[in-house]
Amino acid sequence: MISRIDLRGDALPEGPALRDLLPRADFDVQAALEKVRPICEAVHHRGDAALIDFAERFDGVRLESVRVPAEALTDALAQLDPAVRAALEESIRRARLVHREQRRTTRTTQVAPGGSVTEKWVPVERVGLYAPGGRSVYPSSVVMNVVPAQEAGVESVALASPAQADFGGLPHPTILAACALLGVDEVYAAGGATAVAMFAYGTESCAPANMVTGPGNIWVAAAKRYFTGRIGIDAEAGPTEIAVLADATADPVHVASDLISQAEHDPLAAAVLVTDSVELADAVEKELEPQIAATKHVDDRIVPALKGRQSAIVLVDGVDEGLRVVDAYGAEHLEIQTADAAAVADRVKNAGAIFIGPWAPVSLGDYAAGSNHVLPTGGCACHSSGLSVQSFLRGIHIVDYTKDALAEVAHHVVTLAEAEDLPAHGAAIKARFGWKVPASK
Ligand code: HSO
Ligand code: ZN
Repeated sequence: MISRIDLRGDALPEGPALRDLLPRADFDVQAALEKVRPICEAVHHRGDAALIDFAERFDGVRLESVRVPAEALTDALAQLDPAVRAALEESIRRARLVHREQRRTTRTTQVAPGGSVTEKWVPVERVGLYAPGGRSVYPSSVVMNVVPAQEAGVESVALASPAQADFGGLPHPTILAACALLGVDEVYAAGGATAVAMFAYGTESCAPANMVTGPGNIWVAAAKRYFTGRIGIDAEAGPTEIAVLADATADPVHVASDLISQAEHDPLAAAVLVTDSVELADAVEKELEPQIAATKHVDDRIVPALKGRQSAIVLVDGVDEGLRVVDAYGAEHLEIQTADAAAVADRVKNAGAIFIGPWAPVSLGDYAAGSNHVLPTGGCACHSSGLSVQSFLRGIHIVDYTKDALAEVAHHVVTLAEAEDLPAHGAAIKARFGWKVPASK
């Protein structure tokens, strides 16, 4: 069911060489780029008409308009299962608690007498959020995108999700209900690359956005890459990943269920167990079979995900070596199921989010821990973090110097300008002091 990679015995290679030994899915965004280009350009040139044609082609429904009417949102909320509503409300409440704390305060640094630099944090003005349809209708992802944007103070938040033929061309009702709960009233029925293009260029019915965030398939990732530079993006999210670092103290039932939980997302999802215990590895493998037999999405997602080259049980000599492996891998989600799990977690350098011990499974983080579930995939955890309030803010430096403060540093500026062969830079200083650079005090 799941392959093994035995890294015991020999010393582990360093950095990238170690990473090359670890499993990972092919997710070739570059190859998809050529396919999304004509779609993006059609939206550019034909606006709403192109969106309507693409919805007919990809989603099998002819729309009258891409903008979702306000009543559709209130109706969806009224019809939402009360238990789902209560769960979403708790998820939102916890996410708000965590994300509110991420707000940044304006800070002024007195660099010299009379010279200061203030950093002020300004939210992005307009954000377009994408929520997938089809296989992954995740109202939880609406929460995880909207809450940090709102807590950052983004004034204009719009959401797009594919038209669903079964729901008269509207996005899925739980997505609409989640929008209503969060106070997002600008919603569009647009899917995949077409939605990203709609936000990037704007159309007759949708104003352009400064930034697009949200999960999606390879076409969404490719469209985000296509527009990089024109708009801000969160990340080119790839298939989900779970890595579990476990020793002999871990419960194989928990480990197996957590690996399956993320394999459930996608046939390309990755489940990686890193352990120094062959007994645990054997027990987890044994445990996979009955648990898979008892669940859904088996043949289309879980089995291909676990059998795929992206998933494996990696055997290591000890927890120290295990830490080197998980750091080289840089998992989207990393569970630590070892003795003294908190201390081990403290030593991890690369992960999107870390889940400590037996009572903090990834599923908790997916829905209701308060943490964000939009996290870096594909090893991007080695340089990037998950979605947060910070993702929607820009820090602007405000430079305020008096004449005396400028005079004091003027000769250094002129010296550096001359060293870089940029005399006009120096002249901009000299002109202020009658062309004679003041001597510093
Ligand atoms: N595990 C996914 C998020 C998700 N799980 C949504 C359930 N619904 C990526 O972090
Ligand atoms: Zn999940």
